[in-house]
Amino acid sequence: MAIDFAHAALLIIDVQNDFCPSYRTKDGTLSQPGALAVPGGNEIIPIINHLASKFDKHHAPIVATQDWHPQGHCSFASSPATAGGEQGMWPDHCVQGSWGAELHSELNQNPIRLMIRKGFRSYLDSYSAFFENDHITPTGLEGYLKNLEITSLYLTGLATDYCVKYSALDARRIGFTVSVISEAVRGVDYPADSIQQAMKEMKNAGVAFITLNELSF
Ligand code: VGL
Ligand code: ZN
Repeated sequence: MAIDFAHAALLIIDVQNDFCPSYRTKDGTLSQPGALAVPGGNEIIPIINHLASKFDKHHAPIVATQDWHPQGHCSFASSPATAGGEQGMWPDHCVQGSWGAELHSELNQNPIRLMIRKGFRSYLDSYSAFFENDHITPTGLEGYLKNLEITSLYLTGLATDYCVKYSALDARRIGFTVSVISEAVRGVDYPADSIQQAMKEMKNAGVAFITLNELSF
């Protein structure tokens, strides 16, 4: 399958230290694991770097997202329940300004053209690159991509069953063709079976799953 680079963009979802089983701190020390480590999260990084070099060569936009929570964010289990009665289910992660919130040091950031930060409102979580979890508040990414006449999105990153899934479903809803690159995503798989469930939901919504060897550059 050939990519139509004139109308394609690569999305790199949340490849941040806190979502990886190991990462290097500023002074080069190896730390493990991140606060919300996704099994195999590190393994996708060389694949994403490879894909990004191809998109970059063709001047196709590369967008990365960054989960970016204030301390005490509503998605943290450590925070009191919100007014709506919802209790966060995640360990504290990707706190604004923390090392855990930085993109992983092995991810080549040079080809990234746009960074979208999300989840910065204390009372509202945001899994998707396009809308916060109220499904109404936009991040602005839709306008950016449509302004560049992008119609096809190639998704990579973490986590398959949360931020990748919500991004893929929103992207379909607003009219993009969406392909998830199978080797370039990993999931939390919590609760049990949530990766399988997420893949089913995405496929039902018209999201394609493609492997690297199906792509020709
Ligand atoms: C994510 C859980 C909480 C993700 C972000 O990037 O998939 N998951 N925040
Ligand atoms: Zn989060």
